[in-house]
Amino acid sequence: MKRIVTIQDISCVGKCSLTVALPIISAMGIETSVLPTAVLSTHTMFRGFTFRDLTGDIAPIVEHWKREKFGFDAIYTGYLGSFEQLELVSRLIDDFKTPENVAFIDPVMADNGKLYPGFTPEFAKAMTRLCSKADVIVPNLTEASFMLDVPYVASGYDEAYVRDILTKLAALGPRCAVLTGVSLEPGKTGIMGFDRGSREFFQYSHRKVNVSFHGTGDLFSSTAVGGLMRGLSLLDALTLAADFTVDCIEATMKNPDHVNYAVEFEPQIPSLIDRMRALGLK
Ligand code: PXL
Repeated sequence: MKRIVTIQDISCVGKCSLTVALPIISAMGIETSVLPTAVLSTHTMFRGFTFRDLTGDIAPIVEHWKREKFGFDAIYTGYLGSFEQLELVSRLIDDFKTPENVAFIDPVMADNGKLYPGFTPEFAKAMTRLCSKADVIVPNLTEASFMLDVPYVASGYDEAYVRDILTKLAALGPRCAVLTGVSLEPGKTGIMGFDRGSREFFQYSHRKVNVSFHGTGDLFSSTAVGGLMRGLSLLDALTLAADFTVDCIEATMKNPDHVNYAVEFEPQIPSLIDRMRALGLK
């Protein structure tokens, strides 16, 4: 059985980061080890959330894992809360990265042109150093703009623009750079990626749902890492992740009683398994 270690916060209510990664990756048939970086009462969309920083626990946990000689088939990072955590995770990658395993970095810090509460442009620059160690990075266009220090363009861009951003992201060092939320035609959105080794661009687009929910980026990334671990190509894993995320958003919208701070992904887990079966995975 493959084993992922995922490094991100645990937000007690709000369905994002670890409370998404654990059920999704486990449902995909992969062991999910966790390194919680902080405990929050909710994600940061709520006012007055509590925040217990677990930075001090990271190094001792990693030291124990090294003594036990654990290995991981993927190292998947999401929301990280401080410069020190970036540095500790960077060292964890140095300790656990092998030629065979996958470092998958979702530089969670911004969306819709704005940084999430508590993040700064300097943090975005520091995140580029972590991204340099990745096999795959999956920023959205806002995160990419902050990392590259270029103005955020919300719409009206063309494929050449996206290719330029991807080339610049790949120059930071990751093997593959993937941009999420790329919308090149009205009513559609999707991903576009660039493989630095083969110099090839790839893309997948699907219908656009005009709502945004917290946690959908984590659903997408968790499914993509899970798909990669199950042996899918990067594009197939990203396609599965995008389709499943749209399923979850659409199903949530169909429930008139849905809340606005989380998606109802749980009833869609069987559809994820069906999609995996259709791709030949058991
Ligand atoms: O979904 C990303 C995420 C993860 N963790 C926390 C967040 C967010 C998004 O806002 O607030 C704590």
